[in-house]
Amino acid sequence: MKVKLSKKDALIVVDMQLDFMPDGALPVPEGDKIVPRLNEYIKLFSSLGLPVFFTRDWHPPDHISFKEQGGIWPPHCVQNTPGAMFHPDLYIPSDNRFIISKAFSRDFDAYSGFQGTALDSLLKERGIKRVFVGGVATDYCVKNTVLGALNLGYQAFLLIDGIKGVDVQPGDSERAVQEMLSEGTVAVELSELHSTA
Ligand code: VGL
Ligand code: ZN
Repeated sequence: MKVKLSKKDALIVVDMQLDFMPDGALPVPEGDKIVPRLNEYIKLFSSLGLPVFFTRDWHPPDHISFKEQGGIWPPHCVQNTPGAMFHPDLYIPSDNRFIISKAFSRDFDAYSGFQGTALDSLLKERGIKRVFVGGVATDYCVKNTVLGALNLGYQAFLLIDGIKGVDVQPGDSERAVQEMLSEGTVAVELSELHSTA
């Protein structure tokens, strides 16, 4: 399927932070492998003047999602620590890009980039109707961001060549993709996106 990009489109790159990379605190296997492809998406959207949103997990040191506090995860993406930084090779355009921090309060966790953030209003202010979502982890924050976008009335496209999952249980990522598709998201790859008729 060919998808023609227009000024109502935006790119959302989810949580491409060092703690989610293979050497990080909460590793997503091969999470680093999608950086070059995501950079191609970022450059495409940016070159067309379309906004690029980078979400990041941004937890306080005593966040409720951490095992010490009764949560299920090892400490990860603690605010202002090296593990919370974006992968150094991730291309961050110098303008028309937005960093969306989420789950930054001790008692509140958020897998969706829309939960407790300004993402929806930033998109709406810009007249965005369709979002293209890639990043990590397929089975957590990518899935919840895509489902959040659908719930808020956006059309959502899943960048099938620009996602990786954690697979706490084998098959979690595949099931997450199926769930996103059954809810109405459309899977696309880079070669299907174009800017002219
Ligand atoms: C995520 C687990 C915990 C994610 C964030 O970015 O998918 N996963 N916190
Ligand atoms: Zn987290």
